[in-house]
Amino acid sequence: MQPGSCSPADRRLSALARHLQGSSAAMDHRTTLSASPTSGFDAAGSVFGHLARAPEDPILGVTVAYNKDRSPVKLNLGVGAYRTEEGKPLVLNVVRRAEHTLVNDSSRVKEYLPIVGLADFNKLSAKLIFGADSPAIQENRVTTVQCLSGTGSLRVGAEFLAKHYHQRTIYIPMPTWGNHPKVFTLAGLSVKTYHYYDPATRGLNFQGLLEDLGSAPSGAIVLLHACAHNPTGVDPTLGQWAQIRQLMRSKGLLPFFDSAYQGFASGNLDEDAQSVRIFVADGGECLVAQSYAKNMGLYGERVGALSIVCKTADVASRVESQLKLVIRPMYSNPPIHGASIVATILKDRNMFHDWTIELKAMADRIISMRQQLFDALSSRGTPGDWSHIIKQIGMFTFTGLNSEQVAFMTKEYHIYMTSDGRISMAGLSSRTVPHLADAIHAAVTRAV
Ligand code: PLA
Repeated sequence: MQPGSCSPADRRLSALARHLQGSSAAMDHRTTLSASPTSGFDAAGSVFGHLARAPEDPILGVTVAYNKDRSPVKLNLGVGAYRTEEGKPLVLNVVRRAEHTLVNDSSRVKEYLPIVGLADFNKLSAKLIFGADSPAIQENRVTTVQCLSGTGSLRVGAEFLAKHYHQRTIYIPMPTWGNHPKVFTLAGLSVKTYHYYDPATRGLNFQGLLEDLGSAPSGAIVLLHACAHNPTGVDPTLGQWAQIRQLMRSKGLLPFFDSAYQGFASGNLDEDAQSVRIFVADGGECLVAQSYAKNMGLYGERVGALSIVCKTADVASRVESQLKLVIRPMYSNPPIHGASIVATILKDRNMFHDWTIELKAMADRIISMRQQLFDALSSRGTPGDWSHIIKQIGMFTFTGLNSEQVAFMTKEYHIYMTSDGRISMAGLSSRTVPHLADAIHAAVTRAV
């Protein structure tokens, strides 16, 4: 399908755009109404009485439903949050040590950070994603600003592009993380999709991807998952990345990487950054949103970074000056604690080493959950080919279960997951694998 034509996904995106725009149109209407002394109030006298109840978020709402369930066997495989074999959230040892260092340092204060955040954190974050020997860093062609985790970095980047880039269209993979279209639409970009996943092979639709990007208008922005694609767990190979790069550069498409899982795909930080580094190595421009939520387990600290790689140091410094104008009226400046933890770990050789060991252990546990779930389904003789469970990469398995089967598993087995059939492998443990396998087996053999 040509990107210009109207696929069901594009129609859904247009509806989303209309819905989001409708909110501000409705707001204007209400402003007019409030000029009249009585209109705009409901029977109880509330000026908000007209509001419809909004649905829960498709991912975070799964946790809300899970929390209400009183069953002792309930299992939350919705949100991508790492759990230990005991099913508990994990604070990395190296994070505890860094926090100790910070707390015991009485010279540390709680002043505002600069608008762009903690300088050390920004430098070290760029090094982490682009590599210590990156020419772009050495030539000062990169500007990095600390933002509110991955989401905040995407939003700041999108607002910047909507304001200053000549093309307002962003192509996102189909499917993608559910928040992407909302973040980009609300920032003022126009969202279109490109083929990515092939349900028949449960792998990459590489031909469809090349065709769609090949017919995208010159200069369009393209959102790429740096590794561990969410929700599909399907990544291009390095050879495919090289082809994507060549095509995108030849058409002047602007890459915007979302790197939310560096280290979580292969267990190796450098390997998981290869896609980004392939693009940066050609001297061209790109944006990268980084998150430390998953790879350092700093979910609630909201720590991440937006980097913009430019052609020259002069452009990079002007870009940074404009990023400050985007950030200042949005949240003024970012929080200090999470960034200080990250900077402490990244700048200390021993702590950095210990982090890589703990990160690898998380990645390995997820990989072993894949094998255990695959084995459990095989031993039950569950109909269908489940080899994608061991082939897919990163935190999630895109099972292929439909929304009725998911609803059945939630109702009968108290297993919570997103309705698209995505399960967070990081939420599983050896103890809960049999329960999940029983539920999947029952869903595919009994549910309609
Ligand atoms: N980008 C992608 C591809 C993600 O999957 C997520 C998180 C983010 C960005 C944002 O993460 P951050 O703002 O916390 O750094 N996706 C989660 C959580 C893990 C969520 O939906 O917020 C998910 O379950 O899909």
